[in-house]
Amino acid sequence: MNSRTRDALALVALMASTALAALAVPSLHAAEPVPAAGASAAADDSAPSSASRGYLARESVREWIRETSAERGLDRHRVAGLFARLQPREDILAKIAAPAERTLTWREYRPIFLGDERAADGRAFLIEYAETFARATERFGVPAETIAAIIGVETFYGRYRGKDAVLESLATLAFDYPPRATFFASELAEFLVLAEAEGWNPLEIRGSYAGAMGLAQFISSSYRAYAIDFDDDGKVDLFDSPADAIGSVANYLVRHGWQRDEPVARRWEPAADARDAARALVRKRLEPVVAPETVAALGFDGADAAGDARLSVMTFAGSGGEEFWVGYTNFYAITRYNHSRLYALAVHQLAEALATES
Ligand SMILES: [Ca+2]
Repeated sequence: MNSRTRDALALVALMASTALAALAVPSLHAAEPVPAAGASAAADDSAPSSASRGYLARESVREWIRETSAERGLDRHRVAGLFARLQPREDILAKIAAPAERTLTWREYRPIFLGDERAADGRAFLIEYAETFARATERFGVPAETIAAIIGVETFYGRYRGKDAVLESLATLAFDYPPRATFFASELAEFLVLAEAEGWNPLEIRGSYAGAMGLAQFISSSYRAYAIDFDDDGKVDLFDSPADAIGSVANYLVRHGWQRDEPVARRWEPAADARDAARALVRKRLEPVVAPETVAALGFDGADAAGDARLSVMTFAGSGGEEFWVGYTNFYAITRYNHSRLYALAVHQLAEALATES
């Protein structure tokens, strides 16, 4: 679709909702004025069927707006006015279909996040915000390097925060991606509530294709539940306050089970005659379910560090062949941030690299 066609469709979609749009103020700040109803109508007389592409032409979307606005205390006319200005995004649907975590092996995934530049920038990030990291570690018990590694993997310490319009991405995924429609519809509602509470113009907020925002890439429900004001300026700002991002990452991990001074994961090299038995302990689910005694009996010497907690036995296709790893409770806590073992292992190894002199 060329941009002219897209613009025409957008306007037709807007006009299809004239009754709602004319009533609506698009956002709290109204940074962009709503075009007057009927503007440029002549240009669109030729393409009335395209109106079906607009969200407000769909009864299911209108019903969602009515119900969600009522449940969440939002002004439904204002919400409808926002939707009149959105378009389903084919590129977002293409991205969600093939996330790196599901298509790459460890051998392919690891170099993306463990290059020299990301480690060097991470050490500089730790130095620049040393006082903040020290406070976060003291209060939450999460090592500075782990917090920095998450921000490093998520956004290269804030360099890449995502350029997709969050509202449009979430609407696309909520209404045009059936496999996770329930989840994204929930995040869409959370985003509208968050934007209202924070005084954002929902149309201006940018993030990842899945609606993750700021240095720490919090989705809307996490932003509302776990983001904190850690520079004490009275605002929670994960977009422009590295201190708030650092404190929020630590808070998130603790709220998801992080244990102070406990290990994250250890490489394991089972003896040749124990490898099949070790492999048989690998589970698809991320939650640790293996008793420490079980891996101790197979020769793993880090089982004592688990205490009463369960462990995960994991295998990865590394550059040197199959790698065995044992994950502890803290490894699982990292997977609460992003539900992927590749992700958690990258965070763990980047954190170790940051803890080592270059
Ligand atoms: Ca703040």
